[in-house]
Amino acid sequence: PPIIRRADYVPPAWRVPEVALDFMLDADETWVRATLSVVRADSGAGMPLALDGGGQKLVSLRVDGVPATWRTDGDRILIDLPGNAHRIETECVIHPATNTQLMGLYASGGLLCTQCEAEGFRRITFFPDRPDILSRYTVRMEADRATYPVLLANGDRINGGDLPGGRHWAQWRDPFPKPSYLFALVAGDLAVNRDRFITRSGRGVDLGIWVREGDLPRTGHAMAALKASMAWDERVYGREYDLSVFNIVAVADFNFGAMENKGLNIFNSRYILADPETATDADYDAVAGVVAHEYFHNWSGNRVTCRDWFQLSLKEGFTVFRDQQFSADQGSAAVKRIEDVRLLRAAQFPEDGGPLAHPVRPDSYIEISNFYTATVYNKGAELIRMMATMLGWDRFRRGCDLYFDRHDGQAVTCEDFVRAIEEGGEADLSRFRLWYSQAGTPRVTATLDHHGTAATLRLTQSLAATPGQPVKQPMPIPLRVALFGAETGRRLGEERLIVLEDAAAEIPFEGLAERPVLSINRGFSAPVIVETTRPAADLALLSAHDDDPFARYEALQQLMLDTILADLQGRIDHAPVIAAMRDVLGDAARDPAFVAEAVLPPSEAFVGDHLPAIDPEAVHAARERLRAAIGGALVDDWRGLHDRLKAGAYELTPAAKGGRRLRTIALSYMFAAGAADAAARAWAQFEAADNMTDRQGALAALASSDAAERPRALAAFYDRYRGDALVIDKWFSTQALSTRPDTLRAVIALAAHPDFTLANPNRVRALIGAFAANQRAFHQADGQGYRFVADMILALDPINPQTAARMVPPFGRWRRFDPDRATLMTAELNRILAVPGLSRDVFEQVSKSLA
Ligand code: HT7
Ligand code: ZN
Repeated sequence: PPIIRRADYVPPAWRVPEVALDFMLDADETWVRATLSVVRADSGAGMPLALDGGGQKLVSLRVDGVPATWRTDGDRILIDLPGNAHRIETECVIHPATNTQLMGLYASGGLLCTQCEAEGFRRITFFPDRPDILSRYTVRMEADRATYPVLLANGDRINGGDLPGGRHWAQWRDPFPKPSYLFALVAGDLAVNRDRFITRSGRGVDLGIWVREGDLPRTGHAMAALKASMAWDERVYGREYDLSVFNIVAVADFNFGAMENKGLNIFNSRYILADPETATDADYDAVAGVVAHEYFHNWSGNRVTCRDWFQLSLKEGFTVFRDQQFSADQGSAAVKRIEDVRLLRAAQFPEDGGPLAHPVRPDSYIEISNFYTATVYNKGAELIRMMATMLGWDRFRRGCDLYFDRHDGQAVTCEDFVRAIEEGGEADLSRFRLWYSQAGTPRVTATLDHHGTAATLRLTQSLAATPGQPVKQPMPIPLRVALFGAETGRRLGEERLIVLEDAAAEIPFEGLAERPVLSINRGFSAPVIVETTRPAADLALLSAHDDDPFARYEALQQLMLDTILADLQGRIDHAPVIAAMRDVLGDAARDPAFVAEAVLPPSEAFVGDHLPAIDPEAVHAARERLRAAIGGALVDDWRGLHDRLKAGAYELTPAAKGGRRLRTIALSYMFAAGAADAAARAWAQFEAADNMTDRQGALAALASSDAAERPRALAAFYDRYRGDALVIDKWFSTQALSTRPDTLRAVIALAAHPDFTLANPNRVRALIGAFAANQRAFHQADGQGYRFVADMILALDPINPQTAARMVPPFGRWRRFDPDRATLMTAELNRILAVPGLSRDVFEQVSKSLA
């Protein structure tokens, strides 16, 4: 398949200022009539009009009302046009019911809905389907009234009515020019939660969250989050909503989390529906975070959009940063930062260190859907955060204002963004641009030499080669640094922001009254790996005394990591961790959410990332030994916490959420300690729970155990929630994440369960995605875990290639494992690659993983 390169970008030859679409909707066969007014661009002299297609049937084509001829070029059609402005009319037929890829117009449950980003619009009608073509859309839909009583599209409803034969129609108009990837329509039998928001300039906006009738009671949290997001964007970024309607629709079958279509966001129902009985606290946070993210796109993505898909992080990195700031403002900023960094390390660092590494602004792709990655999203957000840290909020905000004002209504590049921040924020970001072009996670070494009342901090930076980038240059790395007294634990002087510009630097400190202990990359000010050799006592001191909560968390994580790595080399000493943990638990009553984060040991995957060759069984065993030691030494504390944190009536306050999380962690430490009462406590928690957080927490603890209560709890959970897809997803994923040695066998059986289907991406992610993230089970030494996931990828590829391709990256880490596992993993990749007719999506991920 062809490789698309950023360097090959050429501006469009034709513009399409106006589009009129007319849909005769039906699940089996939908007719689409499109009228495009096209205007030749400056660069379009002698060029044909090129319209992308997606395999649909073209029934007729007229130019200025006259039947016309066209040429084909793969899936595109080319039309030679004599003048500079023409009216193009096409008529196509598409089949939503058999659209299992869930791109373009497809059926989900009884609904018809669209997903156009990145290149789905071309599967609906022939169009120059690229984000730098901005058009005003008018959309008419006609459908059977009983089956599709609700007809929604972007913008405002301007007309509609009944028709003979039980049919009806509606017409919508979006006044804002937009790229085709933001087009949307929904038709179906939906109920609505309506509300209203008054913008700061006094305009009223009608809000609607559309769901299946029975789901209406579960939409309150999403609505509250939407209104909070609208107010937040006005207050923090000065951005106001621009239409008089904002609709959200929840659908059960969706490839991603949600989609920011102008004025008509479409959501995976798991990011809309929440009530205490069926959604965990983490689900509640995810709903608010995704609602905010999609809403914020209205400015960072819709009003100012991307010139081409290489610029994806322009909208995604910035919008993730904005949703992270929003969520931090809603609850504990420290806990939010810890969660964000945990995700970055779990999903993005491995990407940066493997064969699929790519820059935040990629240089080439085969299939753009493969580039909706943690690098583009989460590392992209870290780049924005670093700019904000270096400039300070006020200057950064002036840069954002300039960006929005200068580029409103345009399709632009990451370079345009950086230039606006530079000019508006009065900064020089020349070398910072390297962060957009260089892949890989920088390593920073830091050593602090103490001499008398002075000290010298020596820093170096390096960046390993990544595919296509053998040699790298140093980049500006903003490091928040502070020193603490080794005896008193007091901060010595002010925190400093050190920007490491070169390969190495020496930074002097003076006036130190006692031996200093280094606290570096506080708040995770840069997305780098910091290598220091701080003794356990210094880490314990920071864990107890650092005044930056992230650094406190990080110190204990480092101590636990060092302890596990030493164990893997035959040196077992759990005592310093246990002592530090005892200190941290002293804060449990004051800040249970922070303590819950702090006491969790680093994941098996994260430990593996610090080894030259990973043996997942050994990592699992060493981590379990640490958990058992912490569990056993502090068993009375865990038991006490499990008793004390038993909540009264359910509340969704930060304190109640933190308490629930810490309570279930206490339970899991009791299991790790082999406490005789752990299983009975878990069963009691499971049975008495008045919310999903407590119930699933207990279920997860039991699922990894041999307790007699385990099968009872799994059966009771299934019976209670049978028919509720989002909760049954949890039932699948909880079992797929079990650390029991028989997990693979259980997962193979679950894949044959009547409730398992490859047609629903949430279900696939719940079982197969969760299993592939289970280090011990997926990497089972006989290779059967690899075989199972590879079989699933092959079965899914013809149905939904995007979702299939998302299951390939765990195989790409084969170089990190022992030679036997590496051979087994590459054998599966080769087996997949040998299958004829592979999608571009899977082909790209598999072939790059082998390279
Ligand atoms: N901008 C949205 C991306 C998206 C997507 C991409 C590929 C395939 C299907 C998709 N659905 C949504 C989501 C977002 O970042 O807000
Ligand atoms: Zn987004």
